[in-house]
Amino acid sequence: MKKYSMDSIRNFALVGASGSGKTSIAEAMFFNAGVTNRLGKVDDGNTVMDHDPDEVSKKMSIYLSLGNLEWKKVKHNILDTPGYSDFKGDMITAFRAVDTAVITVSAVNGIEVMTEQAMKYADEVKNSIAVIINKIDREHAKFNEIIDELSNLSDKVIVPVTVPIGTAEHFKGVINTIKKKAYSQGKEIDIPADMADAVEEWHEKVIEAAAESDDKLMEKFFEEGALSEEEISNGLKNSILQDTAVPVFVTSATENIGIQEILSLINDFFPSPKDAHEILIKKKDEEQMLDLTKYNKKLGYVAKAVSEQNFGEIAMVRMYSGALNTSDEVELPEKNEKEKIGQMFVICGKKREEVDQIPAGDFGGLVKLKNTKTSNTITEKGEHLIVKPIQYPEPVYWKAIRAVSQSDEDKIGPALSKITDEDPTIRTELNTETFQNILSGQGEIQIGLVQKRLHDKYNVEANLTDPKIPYKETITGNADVKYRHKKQSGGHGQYGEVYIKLSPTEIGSGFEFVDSIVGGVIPSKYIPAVEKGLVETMKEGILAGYPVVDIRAELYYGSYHDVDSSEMAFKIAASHALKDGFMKAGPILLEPIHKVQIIVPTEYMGDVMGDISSRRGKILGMSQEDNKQVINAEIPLSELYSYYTSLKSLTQGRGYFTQQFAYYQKLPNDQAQRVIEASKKEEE
Ligand SMILES: Nc1nc2c(ncn2[C@@H]2O[C@H](COP(=O)(O)OP(=O)(O)O)[C@@H](O)[C@H]2O)c(=O)[nH]1
Ligand SMILES: [Mg+2]
Repeated sequence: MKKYSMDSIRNFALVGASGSGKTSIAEAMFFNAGVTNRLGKVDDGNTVMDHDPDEVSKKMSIYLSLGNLEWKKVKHNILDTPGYSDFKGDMITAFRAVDTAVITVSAVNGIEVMTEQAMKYADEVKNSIAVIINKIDREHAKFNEIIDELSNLSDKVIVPVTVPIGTAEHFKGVINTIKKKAYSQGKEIDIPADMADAVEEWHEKVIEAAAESDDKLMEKFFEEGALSEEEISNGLKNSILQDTAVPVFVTSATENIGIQEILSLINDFFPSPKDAHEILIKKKDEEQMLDLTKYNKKLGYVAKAVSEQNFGEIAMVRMYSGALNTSDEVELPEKNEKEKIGQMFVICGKKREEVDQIPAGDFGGLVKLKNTKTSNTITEKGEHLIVKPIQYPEPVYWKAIRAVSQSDEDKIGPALSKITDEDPTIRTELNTETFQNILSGQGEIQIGLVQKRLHDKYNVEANLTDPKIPYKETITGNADVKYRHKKQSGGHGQYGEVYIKLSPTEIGSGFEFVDSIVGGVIPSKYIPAVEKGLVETMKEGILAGYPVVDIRAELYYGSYHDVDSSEMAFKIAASHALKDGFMKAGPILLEPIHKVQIIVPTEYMGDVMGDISSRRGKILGMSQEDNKQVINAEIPLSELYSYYTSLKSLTQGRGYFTQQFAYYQKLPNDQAQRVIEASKKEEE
């Protein structure tokens, strides 16, 4: 297998809205580079990148996939990502593995939610950015409008490097605005006469962007009004590397137009791993830039660790620094675990070829690793650093998950943990209050696929239901109660008497026990038993089986018996006193309220606001950003479980939200009544 030096490698990820053509663009790139001898189609299920059986059947990308090609002696490592928001996790991880994010935009749809999110994440991990406007051959395709939209969206200089000759059925080829030359399927053609002025304008734009990176170039440009092709090239390359410019290309992936030009321009303008030598890392809880030219240790990042039908278990790794060799011993600093490297492969779609090394800057696949999971950093011993740290989004969709049969119950845990290891946005958690296993993630399709994979791959039948709400119980008033536990049964009896004052405390303060016994009316050795009796009863709940919180209990009087008193007797007395007093002190249920940020195109505002108020939501504030509204609100968790689906359908998939727990608040009486009745029924 051929080895490439760092400056003859380009690493990029195709990211952006679902259906904008990422997989088709990758496919056309492979075809032009001779990796394949025919142009596969997503709809025919025969592309290099959509090779998973789920992807073939759904005709869309679900998992990140890795491929590579050689174009004019330069190796391109291409990461194709799913564009559906449910699979955002794979997009984020891909960003962290590459030097350049190539954001694809459909010429018909223009800027979409995922386009914006991709921009944001690329900025966060400090990637260089390029844009491909694809589907220029489609009816209603736009170009100039999208350039304007992009300029509004980003504070970087948007530089059309290839522009279309005609759109829709008139799309004939592309013009390279640096060279001022036109091409159709690799052959040079004449620039149409009516485009000559526009080409001059584009060319001027490229020069400006190129000069942006360098004061000397800027000066020369102002003085002489022109720059040589080499100066433009170097300048533009620098501007892209420094993230001040975003080159834009146009294509029709399915017609194979504009693809060869991009492949060459990637060689010319995309940073190689050698150029992109500064990466964002996190070391000792601090984010900083690491200069890889001064770092000679092994440093890798796992873009995806999967167990796949086609592969078995494999971890796709980008080496940022150092070369990885068979039998190397490395560390996973996130988890303080070690790993011994075994067999290694070069991966292209579902094909793989064994190699004995993954060189610095390059990608490869590692098999049979025990501890290595998606998004892990790989380092040498004692190097505690994390590559391009980024926060994965909080869940927006939740289900309680349970094995259908007893025999599957033992299998579901390990199977789920394998699935969650592959995608950091899928989480499982045992809710210790409702005793349900909660599976959460970025959407209905993602969570549905977890259920399908449990079945297909791990032979586990699982049920998904709406999770129970972790309500809590508390009181609103005071009570003063006494309880005497007295029993005479056979030998020696049981005796304990307590006087307790109950009062509410601030929300979130928990439980406060006050011992104000004087004169030994209850011997001090029994007092911990009283507290224990209270705490145990609080855990079980009194009103509807939910834990009691935020109360103060003051033990101020009581009595005991020399022979019959015991810890058990006082525990029982305390428990009865609490149950009694709790019901007299204005008991209520508390429900969790979550803070929610909702982003919707302005046209859907009315519907979305109506929906929030029907969910007992409270609007905290609103702000306008371009043609979108950002709504900050608080919504009860019970109303959030179905919010993802509702918001998607209200906004035709264009609205999205993020959420996080905020606080507990009184559940309205009518709702509380329903919860209490439901719990009584369950008990019966
Ligand atoms: N007409 C036309 N169709 C395209 C083009 N690129 C992709 N498509 C079609 O658009 C659909 C989505 O493409 P796909 O590559 O799966 O998009 P992805 O979700 O971004 O990977 C498929 O039916 C493709 O055949 C293009 O340039 N022109
Ligand atoms: Mg795709």
